[in-house]
Amino acid sequence: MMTARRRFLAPLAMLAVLTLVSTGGYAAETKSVSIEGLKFLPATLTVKQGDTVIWKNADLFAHNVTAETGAFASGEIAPNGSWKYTAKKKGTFPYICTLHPTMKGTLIVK
Ligand SMILES: [Cu+2]
Repeated sequence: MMTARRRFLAPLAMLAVLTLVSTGGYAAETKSVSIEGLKFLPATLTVKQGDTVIWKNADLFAHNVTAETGAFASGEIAPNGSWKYTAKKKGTFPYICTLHPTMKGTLIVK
C-alpha cells in the first residue's frame, strides 16, 4: 500500500520542482500594509513586479488607497476590510487616503 503511494507521488514531486525551475524560480509574494491610527504601516513598501499588496483596515472607520498618479484606487475599504492590488507596473507610486489626505504612503515596485 505505502509503496504504491510513494510510486505515485514521486513523479508529482519531480514535476513541482521542474515547474519552479522553468518559471525562473521567483514565486510572487503577497505583502501587507496595515491601516491603523490614520497611518499606513509601513508607510513605504517595496515589492517586486508581480507581487500582490494587501491593505488591511484596522481602524474603526473607512479609508481608501488612491495613487496620486491614478495608477490604482481601492475605493472605500470598510473597517476590518481589505483591498488587494497586484503590482504589474514598475515604478514609485505615492498614494493617499482621499478621505484623510494627511495619510500618505508610497509603493515602490522593482
Ligand atoms: Cu482614511
